Amino acid sequence: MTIKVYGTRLSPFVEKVVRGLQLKKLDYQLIEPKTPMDLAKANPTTGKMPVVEIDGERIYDSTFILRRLDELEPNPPLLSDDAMTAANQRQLEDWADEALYWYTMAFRWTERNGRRTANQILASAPAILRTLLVPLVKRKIGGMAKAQGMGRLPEDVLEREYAGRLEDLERLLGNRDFFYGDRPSVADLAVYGQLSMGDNDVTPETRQAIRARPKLVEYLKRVEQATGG
Ligand SMILES: N[C@@H](CCC(=O)N[C@@H](CS)C(=O)NCC(=O)O)C(=O)O
Repeated sequence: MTIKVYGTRLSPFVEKVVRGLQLKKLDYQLIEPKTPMDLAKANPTTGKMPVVEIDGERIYDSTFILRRLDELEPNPPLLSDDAMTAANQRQLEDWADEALYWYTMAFRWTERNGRRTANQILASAPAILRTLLVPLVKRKIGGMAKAQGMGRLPEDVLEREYAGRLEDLERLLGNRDFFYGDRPSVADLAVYGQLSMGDNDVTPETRQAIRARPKLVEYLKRVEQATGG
């Protein structure tokens, strides 16, 4: 199989897919967009990353990509054989992608963190373009957290709620190595992607919240080990 992944591992969704590929020991080539325009060209359907090309077939959205990978390379499987456990894993994947993501996005685009975030996103853009693109990216991507709603919460409320969700994750994990099972699934790949975005010095608030939870830190190391380090 020839696999190309368009995106940067700064994106939790790209990280999720890359770790899924590594778990399945599939070789891939990572192609990083330099500007938002490159991304729109690579994925005209949704304009988001990741998008992958597998032997010429283009697939967008991390969830659909992992599902297709599981069809093409069933080993190891990304869902439990037990239907109820698999349902829980899919649901946690969806929650991580569609809810947990926005907590970190809200922190990334606060007054304090917004400029750092924009510079991080544009780090590989040519220097003259970068100056022009910073306000654009702040408005376009930063505006999404406001539109979604999480970006309107006061920071202390956001911090309290984020800590609460991390605590919930520890509870859901219980004494198992991975969510709802003893091998990694789509749930672990999705949660790992989101927490790795949170464990970044662009957002000291989320980094501290994660690092204050040794059980979660151990869990993240476990996912890393299982997915190629
Ligand atoms: N549901 C999508 C979400 C992908 C997504 O939101 N990607 C972001 C990066 S973290 C993106 O490409 N944003 C650029 C944009 O919206 O213009 C997935 O799971 O792949």
